[in-house]
Amino acid sequence: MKMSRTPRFFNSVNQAGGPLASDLAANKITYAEAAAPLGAWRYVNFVTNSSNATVSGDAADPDSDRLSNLEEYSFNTDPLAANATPIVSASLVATNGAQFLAMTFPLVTAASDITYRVEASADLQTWLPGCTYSGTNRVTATAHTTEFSRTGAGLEAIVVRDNTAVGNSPHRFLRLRVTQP
Ligand SMILES: [Ca+2]
Ligand SMILES: [Ca+2]
Repeated sequence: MKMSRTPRFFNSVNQAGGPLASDLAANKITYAEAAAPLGAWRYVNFVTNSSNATVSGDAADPDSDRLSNLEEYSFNTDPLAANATPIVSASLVATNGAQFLAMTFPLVTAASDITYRVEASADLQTWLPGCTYSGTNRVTATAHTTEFSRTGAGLEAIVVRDNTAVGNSPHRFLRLRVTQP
């Protein structure tokens, strides 16, 4: 058995119940030679197709659930099984007597090679920079959004709210983008 140089990485990336759990149980940790977390994730999930960009590339969507592989990696979902429920959800949260649009999304703590980027808009044309998360570099408050809550460890649930109260603008929109790095 060929030992990995970076076995810790699998422990850090794997989430309980996530797509990597079965691979760990099957001792596929021998494959952990990828240079980055995303590379290791790609190999574990796609094995023989891991260098076939039409299947395992960041923008590919082999399970046709409208989540790109990069998004599946970012949200700890299975890139080969369609996800039925929305991974990112919207809600209203109350602060200081006002209501704000909020977004909840999953964040993989160990996915330090990507950036989760919240953006806010009043018209779907101009998008303004909100909270960003990239490894330990976290910007949890900007002029446009504020982190409202954060729960969980390893796989976190992040709630970011708009800074403009819903009553102060006819329309408000939030979106999340994930990019590499
Ligand atoms: Ca997909
Ligand atoms: Ca999926």
